[in-house]
Formats: sequence, structure tokens, C-alpha cells
Amino acid sequence: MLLQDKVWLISLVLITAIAAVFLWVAAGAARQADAETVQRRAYRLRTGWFWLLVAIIVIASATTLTALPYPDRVSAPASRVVLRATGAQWAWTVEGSDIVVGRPVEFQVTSTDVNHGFGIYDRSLAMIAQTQAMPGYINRLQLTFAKPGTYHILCLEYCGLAHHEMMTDLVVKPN
Ligand SMILES: [Cu+2]
Repeated sequence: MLLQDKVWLISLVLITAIAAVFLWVAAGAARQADAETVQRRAYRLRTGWFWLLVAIIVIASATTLTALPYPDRVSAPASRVVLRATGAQWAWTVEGSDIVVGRPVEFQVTSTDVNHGFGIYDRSLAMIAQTQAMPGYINRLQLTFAKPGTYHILCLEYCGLAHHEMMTDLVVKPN
């Protein structure tokens, strides 16, 4: 099942649940009840939900924040290949040595004019990494290619008339 279909299905279930709650409230609207009792019950429910939410946030943060999906700069392997990627209206220049499968690469990404988006795509045009290309600043993007072949670099940020022309190929050699 496509991700899109899954999201659509989840949305549909949630919409149905919300609609059911609305109908349930509407059906009971005419019923009289003691306001204080209802209020106390609602407050108790709210307090319960609040602490449940706090517990979920604390547990989720504690278990996931340690495993950030990108490496920190300090732990960059010394054997990495450094490539300099420069964006300019409207082309990419990538300089450096060859990229080999399994060998860590660091792209030092910058721009000579305006902001560009540096996006690396595989053959099926699925994005595998991206960062901003900013004038006067170098963004470091660390990546280890798992498969050889031709990858594509596309600009991800509208940067003028020929933004769509800002494409170049990146060849990753087998090990
Ligand atoms: Cu662009």
C-alpha cells in the first residue's frame, strides 16, 4: 500500500471517529444534567490525559533523542573524501576526488550568489540527502554511498529564472 493511501486511510478513520463524537454529543444535547458533576468529571479526565501526554513525551524523548539520524561533525572520519559543491545561478560545480561506495564523503556546500538547495537524488529520483547552499557560509553534509552509479544533484530552492536547469550528475564508483 502506498504511503499516500495509508495516510488517507488513517485520516478517514480519524474523521469518522470525530464525526461519531460530534453525533454522540448532538444526540445527548437535550438531556439535562447537574453542571457541577459534569464539570468535575471533565476536569478529572483532562488531568488524566495531561499526565498521560507528559509520560509519553518524556519516554519518547528519552528513547529517541540519543539516536539522531545524522553524524555530528566531531566524529567525522579522518578518511573521508571532501568535495566542494558550489551553487551559482544556474549551475552546480562539484570539485574533489572520486566518490567510492562505502567510503564516507563530506560535501562542503556553499553558494556564490543567492540561496540554493543542494539535493542529492538516486537513479529513481528518490532524495537521499540535502542541505542549504548559502553565500558566505559552508554547510557540511556527510554521507556514505551504499550503491555505485550515477546520482543527480538538483536545486531545491527557487533561485531565479533558470532554477530548473540547476542539475548535475554525480558518479559513485564501485569499491
Ligand atoms: Cu534553484
